[in-house]
Amino acid sequence: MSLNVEQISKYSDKHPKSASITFTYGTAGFRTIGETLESTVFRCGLLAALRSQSKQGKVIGVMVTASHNREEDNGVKLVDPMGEMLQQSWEGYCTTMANAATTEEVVEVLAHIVQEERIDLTIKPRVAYARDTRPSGPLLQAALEDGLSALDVLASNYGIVTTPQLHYFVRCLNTENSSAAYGEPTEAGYNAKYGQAFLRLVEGKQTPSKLYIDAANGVGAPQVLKLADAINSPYFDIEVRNSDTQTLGKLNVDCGADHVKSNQRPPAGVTLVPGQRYCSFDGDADRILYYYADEQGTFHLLDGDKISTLVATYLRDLVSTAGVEDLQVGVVQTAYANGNSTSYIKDTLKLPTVFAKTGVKHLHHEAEKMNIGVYFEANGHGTVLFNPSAVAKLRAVEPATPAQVDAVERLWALRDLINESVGDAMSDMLLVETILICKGWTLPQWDEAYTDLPSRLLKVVVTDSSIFKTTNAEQTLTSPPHLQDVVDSLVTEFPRGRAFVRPSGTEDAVRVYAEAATRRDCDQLAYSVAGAVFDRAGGRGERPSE
Ligand code: G16
Repeated sequence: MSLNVEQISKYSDKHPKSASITFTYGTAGFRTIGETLESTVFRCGLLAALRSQSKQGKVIGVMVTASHNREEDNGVKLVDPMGEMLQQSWEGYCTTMANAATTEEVVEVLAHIVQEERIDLTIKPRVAYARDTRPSGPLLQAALEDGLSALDVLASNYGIVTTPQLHYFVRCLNTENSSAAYGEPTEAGYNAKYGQAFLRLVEGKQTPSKLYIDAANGVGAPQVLKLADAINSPYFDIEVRNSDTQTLGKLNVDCGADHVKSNQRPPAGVTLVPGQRYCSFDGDADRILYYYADEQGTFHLLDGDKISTLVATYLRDLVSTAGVEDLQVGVVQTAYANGNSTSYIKDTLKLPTVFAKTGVKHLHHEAEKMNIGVYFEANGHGTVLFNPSAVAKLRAVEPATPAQVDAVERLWALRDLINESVGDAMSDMLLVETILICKGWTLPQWDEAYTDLPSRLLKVVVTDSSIFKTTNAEQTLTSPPHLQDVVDSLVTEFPRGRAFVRPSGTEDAVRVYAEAATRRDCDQLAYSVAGAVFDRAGGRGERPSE
């Protein structure tokens, strides 16, 4: 069987590529101004089909979202059969395909992939897709559907759901009726699985106070309300703020996890009251952060590092109580991890920690190498993985005391509570809630474990961010020449100073991260580095200043 060139061409001609844009598969797929992505999303449909055939007809996911980006942006990413991010060796195909100039070239790229991957075209391809609430979503969904039709894909439309829900559906579809069955591939199945695991874990404990959720005016708002309906228990008493998915221009504006983390202040629409509990999702609900105000009204952020240390501590203690031998809990972080969180993990928790490049796809693979791998980016994106050896060790354990029985049961229930396919704000929220309820902790008590070093994350817009190249888990610049020397010399001026510069893989900008012993030093360092980037590497617009 060969490619149906006539059919592919008919559809491809409807979605020509603009000659002036070069697309790149970045940190989380393609992301740019939504309306320019039609050809790319169409072609992702074609690629998803081939990817499915290369996996003997397993379901591949396609998510149309730009997550934390501004509303005008959109994006698309492919999801592999176990719900994980697309295998990195295929990202090159995606980029080549997205940049094919003509329909003839599109067909050539397809033929090349078929040959390279020895794809059996007689296999029926299957794809599950969904989108978030962005206004360009319907246009891009239609382009995707054309791509799927061009290759006669058996396609399932999951509508408007969170990104992690789509990852979950893909995993469920590919494990149905197997010993690794993950759950029912529906919204109701998702809510039942995570909701029931949560209730199993908290039953009999004291109920917590209300949790105020900033949903970034994104898809997390309707979805978390459905989750709350399914749980229907005082253990999950929530109030959702920033839940307007209908009014144009509100998504992620002055709210959401990215805004809260970058600005280190509460979102619009939320007035912090000391003693109350708050969290923020991002636009497609794959990140979560918690925060509170102390008695003086000062804002305190419990970011991805705090979540990761809370979860790792809880798992470490359960593993120890359960008496499972050689079951190691480890933590994966990125360069954005607060220096004090890393010291706490190493020196106080005595757990192994490794660094990965930014992007959950990189952290996920490092976590897979650990028995129980806890991975979180400081921005609140992460999850926990139990590798096959951890599962085997848990199965083999023969608990002798009631405490051991309880700990083993809890570990299994936690595994059911965690969306292992990808970082998931709703599943992570239930995980945090579980731990806090079980420990009877308030947010300030959770926060006591260690004190963050003051940190600052800035964005610099430059003429060409592709000139920025890094090494050393993205902590050292190799290009533009000599810029790293400037950063190094600035860092030496500040006690406990650390700073790095890397190009964003989701936005057209360069990110600058800095931390130092005091807030003043940290801000001076961050703005000096950002200023150097702006002056020496083609800054555009306003020069960053305090
Ligand atoms: C995506 C990725 C995250 C990454 C973030 C920022 O998040 O999934 O792993 O940390 O982009 O990446 P960058 O610094 O390269 O722009 P999201 O929530 O936007 O999908």
